[in-house]
Amino acid sequence: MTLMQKTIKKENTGQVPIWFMRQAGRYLPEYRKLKEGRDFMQLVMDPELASEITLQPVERLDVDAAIIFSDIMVILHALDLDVSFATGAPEIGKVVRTLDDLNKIKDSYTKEQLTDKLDFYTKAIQITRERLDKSKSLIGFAAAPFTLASYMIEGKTSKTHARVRANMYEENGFFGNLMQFIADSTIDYLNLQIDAGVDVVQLFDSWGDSLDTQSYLQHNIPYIKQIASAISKRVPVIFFCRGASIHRNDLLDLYDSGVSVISVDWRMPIDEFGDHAVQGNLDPAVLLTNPETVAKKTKELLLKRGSKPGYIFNLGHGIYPETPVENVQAMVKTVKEFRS
Ligand code: 1CP
Repeated sequence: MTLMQKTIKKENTGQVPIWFMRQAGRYLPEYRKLKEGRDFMQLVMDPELASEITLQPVERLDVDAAIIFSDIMVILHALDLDVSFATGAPEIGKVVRTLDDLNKIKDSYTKEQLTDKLDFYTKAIQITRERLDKSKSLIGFAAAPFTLASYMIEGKTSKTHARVRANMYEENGFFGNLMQFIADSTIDYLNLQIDAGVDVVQLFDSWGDSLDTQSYLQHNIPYIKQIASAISKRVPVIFFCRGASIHRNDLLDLYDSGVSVISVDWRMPIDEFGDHAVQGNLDPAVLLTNPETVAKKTKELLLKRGSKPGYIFNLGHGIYPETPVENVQAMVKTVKEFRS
């Protein structure tokens, strides 16, 4: 078992594992060098390059897990929805706004075709698993249903998520059908990642904070539970919610439905999840300061939660691209020196 897997099972290892969201990316000079002159999807679709980028933070920082270099949008690419990153941010050419739009996708969907289209992903995972130390986890991932629905309906990263919420309120059969299709295809998408070699899975509900608690419970939680129950039969599931503070009660309920770890954003105290396994939640802005401040804030968080079993150190959201590497090194060093 890896250190992450032992920690998720709340075994007493004496160590706090660390990895962090967006650990492969633009803050690393070796990533910027590989990215130069290349489109994001070009990197993702080249198994050798994707694997090399996945391993960059492990090699430089000795973090305890690698997260496969890909994107939550890759499933939409496999569904032929014309995903591009021409401006850096995702754009979906074929938006899905009616039952008709959805039925076209559903009619041509098969698990076999998804698997075929994602051959590059499977290969990247297989190569990476071979190269990664056995003590380290390889994390696969997908978007949580509401977050993916937002991209499918809005067509880009929306500031308000107004159109997806409007669709949800209409209750004309479209939104529920879309969420069910997302849950079913996400289970296939995660299973093929597990078949290829990931040993932990994380779901990202990056836009969960745009929903009120009642809508979250009614329109998102049931589909999250379907995914978590199916996937947790094979590997542990971590659930990240930007908006953990708003949805805390519903998230607590997920622990009984296949979620092993809640990844908490930086806006609420991490110890408010009792004895449950948790991940997080250093504010990524702390990493824009200096090594001394980073060490101090990291230590504070470790003292708050690090001595109890079931704690994975992480940021409260993805690292900012302008983060100095020496600050990241100070964070990792502080965590590695801590004995729980
Ligand atoms: O090189 C570049 O400039 C492209 C930037 C980039 C990167 C490095 C994008 C475009 N995606 C990624 C990789 C990525 N995305 C990973 C793997 C790398 C790692 O974590 O080390 C993961 C796990 C994601 C997940 C992801 N993509 C999320 C969920 C996490 C989160 O940040 O909330 C979301 C919302 C996306 C969409 C996305 N992809 C890329 C951008 C710029 C965005 C929009 C995000 C935003 O606007 O905040």
